[in-house]
Amino acid sequence: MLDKVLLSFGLDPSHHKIEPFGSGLINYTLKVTGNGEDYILQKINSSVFKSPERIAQNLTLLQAYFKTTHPDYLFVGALPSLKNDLLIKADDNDYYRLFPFVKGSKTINFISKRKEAFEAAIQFGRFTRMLNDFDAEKLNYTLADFHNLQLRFDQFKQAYQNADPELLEQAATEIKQVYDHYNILQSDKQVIADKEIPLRVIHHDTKISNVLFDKDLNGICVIDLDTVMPGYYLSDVGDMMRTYLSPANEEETDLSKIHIREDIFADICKGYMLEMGDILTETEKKYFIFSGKFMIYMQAIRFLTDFLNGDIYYEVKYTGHNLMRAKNQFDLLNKYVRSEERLNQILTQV
Ligand code: GN1
Ligand code: MG
Repeated sequence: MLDKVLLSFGLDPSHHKIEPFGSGLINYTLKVTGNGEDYILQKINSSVFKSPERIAQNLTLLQAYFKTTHPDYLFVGALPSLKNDLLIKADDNDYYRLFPFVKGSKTINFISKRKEAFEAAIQFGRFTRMLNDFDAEKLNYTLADFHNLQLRFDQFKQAYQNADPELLEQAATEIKQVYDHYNILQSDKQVIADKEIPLRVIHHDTKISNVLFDKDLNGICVIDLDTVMPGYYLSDVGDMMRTYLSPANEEETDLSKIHIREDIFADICKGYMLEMGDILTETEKKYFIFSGKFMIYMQAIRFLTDFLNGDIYYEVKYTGHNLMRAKNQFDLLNKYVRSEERLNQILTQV
């Protein structure tokens, strides 16, 4: 079946090797290696992205905008098939698309050097800056209410009501944590009610593997544009806090390895502000550190909800995987909250 998909893009399957690639939890990503160009082939998870054509429409709009306003920016959009379609519906009824594999680029899965965090923050800030004059509301919402914390909380409560009592018992500590940090939800509602927090074009998935680097670790561009849609800058900065600050990521089971790297925090601030410092409103800036609490809390709730629902959303590799991820994220959240005063000091110095 994948052969047929390759053929529809004009690629000869007998001259290309296909192997799984990357660490995404939602879409299924493959690398296609040939004797000349290489590609990324991706199957869209249709139970998550129910209207993949909304993604394709967004990418087409953005590509055209970049072409006229920032022709030098490397915009990694999907390649057209022989019939000029950006999405191919395969025999399994799933949608596939093909991207170029950018020559000389590399991705990394965790941050080991300060420069990586700095360059990534520049790239995500630059993306939103370059689209500052683009009317964000022209874009489709590819996932409705994706970063709506109230909704995530409601979904958690629903899962709680329907959950197997045994799962509730196993997750008792984490369930309590949801309520211990309820003030984050209250602050978020206040932020959004505040008209000075504008909708912008936001990436919504700023993990480090979504940045392409050159061999000298300079950022080239951002990738994985499925969740590019109108949103608040808190999502992008917050997800960098969530995924860059700790040397151990959300998969870590030894929680003693989780800690907040203050130097990386400074790099995120410097890099993002270099691009967005003149654009963000004073109100937005006040919530810079809050963004981390918002995103870590939301991700903890999402993992916990999926555990209570019996693992229907995130790919899991072992029993209790989502609960472990929720424990990890609550541990990160508690450490982040404890560092807040120190982070504020650093923020005023950069
Ligand atoms: C999912 O599949 P991936 O890794 O790109 C999720 C993000 C979460 C992340 C947690 C569409 O992203 O929101 O932060 O897992 N994407 C979707 O690892 O739900
Ligand atoms: Mg993604």
